Amino acid sequence: MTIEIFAFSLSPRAFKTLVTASHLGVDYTLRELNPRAGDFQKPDYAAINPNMRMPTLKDGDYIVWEANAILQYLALQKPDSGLLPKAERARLDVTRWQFWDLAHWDPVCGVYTFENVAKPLVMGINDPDTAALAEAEEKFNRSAKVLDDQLKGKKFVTGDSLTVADFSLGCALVHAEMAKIPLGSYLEIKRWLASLQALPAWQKTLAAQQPVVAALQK
Ligand SMILES: N[C@@H](CCC(=O)N[C@@H](CS)C(=O)NCC(=O)O)C(=O)O
Repeated sequence: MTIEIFAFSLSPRAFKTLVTASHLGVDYTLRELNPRAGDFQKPDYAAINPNMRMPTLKDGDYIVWEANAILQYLALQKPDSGLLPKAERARLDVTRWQFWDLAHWDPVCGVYTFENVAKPLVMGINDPDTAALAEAEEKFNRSAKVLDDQLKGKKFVTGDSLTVADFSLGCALVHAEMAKIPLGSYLEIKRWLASLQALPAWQKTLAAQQPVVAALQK
């Protein structure tokens, strides 16, 4: 049985699961959810994810929600990939950055993506909340400095090997330009993001989003 991923593929949280599966070569079936059709609230979806949020992974009768946990589950399917190191401390370091993502990076990048991408594209609202964006700025700069400093002298977040921490953190920036995420002076983040964007899995997953974007723009 193939793994099913329930997701609105345009979302950065969906993107991180899809790009990781693609990079690992894990077979999956995408079950595309449409937020405009209220798919998150439908009873059959709420039965597998009581949060009524996405993404959700279903592997037979095993269900995982929370995107960063899904990334770990996917990496466990290919234990020799290195995306989730086997050594305890190295693995904890990767998990730590995934926790940091959930606590700090994803929420603040999410403000820009919500205001400048989701609102106009999904909700048809062309009027970003300037107060929310102004409030995000201080939090963004505080976190971006931490990440930028961490990346100095390393190819990836935890060292010179790509891990799920890179996909967790990097995918929050998948729409960086459209979302107007102020990456300006964070040169290490820009260099690292370019290396993720160059991955064939990133390009493939981005291309697969285009029909979803086109449908929203109709
Ligand atoms: N921490 C969760 C966040 C999930 C989440 O908030 N997903 C959003 C979309 S990006 C959602 O499903 N929102 C629907 C809603 O709030 O009704 C994760 O990373 O999986």
